[in-house]
Amino acid sequence: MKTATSTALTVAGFDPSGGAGLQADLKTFSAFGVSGKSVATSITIQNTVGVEAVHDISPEVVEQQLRAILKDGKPGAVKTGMLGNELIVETVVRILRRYRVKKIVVDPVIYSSSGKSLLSEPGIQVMKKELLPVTFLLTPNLNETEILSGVKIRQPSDRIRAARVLIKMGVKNILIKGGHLKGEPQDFFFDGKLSLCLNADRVTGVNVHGTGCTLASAITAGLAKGKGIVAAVKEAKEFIGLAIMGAIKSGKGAPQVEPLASLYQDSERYDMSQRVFRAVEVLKDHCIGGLIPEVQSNIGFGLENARTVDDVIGFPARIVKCGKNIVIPSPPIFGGSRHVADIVLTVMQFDPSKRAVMNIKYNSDLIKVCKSLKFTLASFDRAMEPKKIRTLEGSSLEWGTASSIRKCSFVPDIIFDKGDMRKEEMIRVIAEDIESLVDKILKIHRRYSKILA
Ligand code: PXL
Repeated sequence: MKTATSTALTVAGFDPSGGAGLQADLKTFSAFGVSGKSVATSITIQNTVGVEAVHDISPEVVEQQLRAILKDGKPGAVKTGMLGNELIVETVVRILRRYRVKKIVVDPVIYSSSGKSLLSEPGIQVMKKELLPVTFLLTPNLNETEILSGVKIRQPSDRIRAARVLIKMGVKNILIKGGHLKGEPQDFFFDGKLSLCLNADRVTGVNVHGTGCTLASAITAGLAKGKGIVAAVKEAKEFIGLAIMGAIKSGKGAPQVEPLASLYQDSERYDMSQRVFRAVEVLKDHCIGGLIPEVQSNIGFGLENARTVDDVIGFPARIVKCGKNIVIPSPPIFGGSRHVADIVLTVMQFDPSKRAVMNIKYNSDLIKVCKSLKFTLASFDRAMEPKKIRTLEGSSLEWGTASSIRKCSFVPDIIFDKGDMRKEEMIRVIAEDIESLVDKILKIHRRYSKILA
């Protein structure tokens, strides 16, 4: 048995599709290692397409749930989401006050992403009058900011005016979310003195369900663990990026944010390193030393959503020729092969299903072997590389890979080049995953050995 080191409570709506509300909040708490409690305010009838109806729970039942949880122990922090109507807002404020809860994160949910009202008009008024004065952090989107502050947000500079109004209404800290702005999303933080603009890359072009709930609960989890407000916000923003990138489409409508994406990714990384280990054992057994070039070989295998070199596993000390054999001086790690990783990342931009690459020696016999195996081939000429790109360390292989793929309009099995001054000629074998890469390498090896024999 373990005793929880930190606990958090979410007071929010129930979303049967699991993408938002209580379920998203609980998953998020778990992802942070925070023990989660939940109080339901409303049963929404919805699927991934949209909200069909809402049935608010009676304020008495909300009160009973809250009291049962709070008399059992005070959570490290509380998050409120969909509250439904003025009676529930009033009840929640009264009980949180009675139990002297201070770390209250309020996600002022007013409309669903599909446009359904999730808080009554009088509920908005009670939220302004009673909930905002006990709010430690308010996390409105632009529309909610306008409704609660009465300030129209036409340009970024309007946000500080709105934030000042909300601070006057009693909110201690505010994070205005900019996700619905065109261009790069920028969130705006204000604590009454300090203001911060927090940038993030737009991760996807599509609308992902549940991001507001997940961001607010991620901040709540950080606060429950004793983090400062700015640290909790920054960490939550990183977290939401991964959760959006790992979004899952499970129905006919919008994809849903996946708060457990970071845990799934950890297990994907572990699984991939096991597979790469096994793969090189196979290559070792087949004595493929004859395929290794002067600069040695490397393998790159990217995560499903690989974006940076650190998302690609490879061998930091390469795969080294030792006569007919190969040796692996050090085990594979993520971020372990910059050059091959550049090729993997470029290939994945054209075809995300092709995630594995190995470079091998170039000679005309090996090209013949690849052709006889009916592999598709494309090549680039280093002499054609624009000067500007050549001076940028690391971008040559991206250019070579991309220009080869553009020439044949699909990702081929083989991309080769005949080298240049101080650049060894090279063949890169491309495959969907590490197992099919090994398959291709062994086919080449067998046929090449026959030619040499
Ligand atoms: O994303 C706002 C939101 C919050 N809580 C619940 C919801 C929604 C949106 O649909 O259903 C329960």
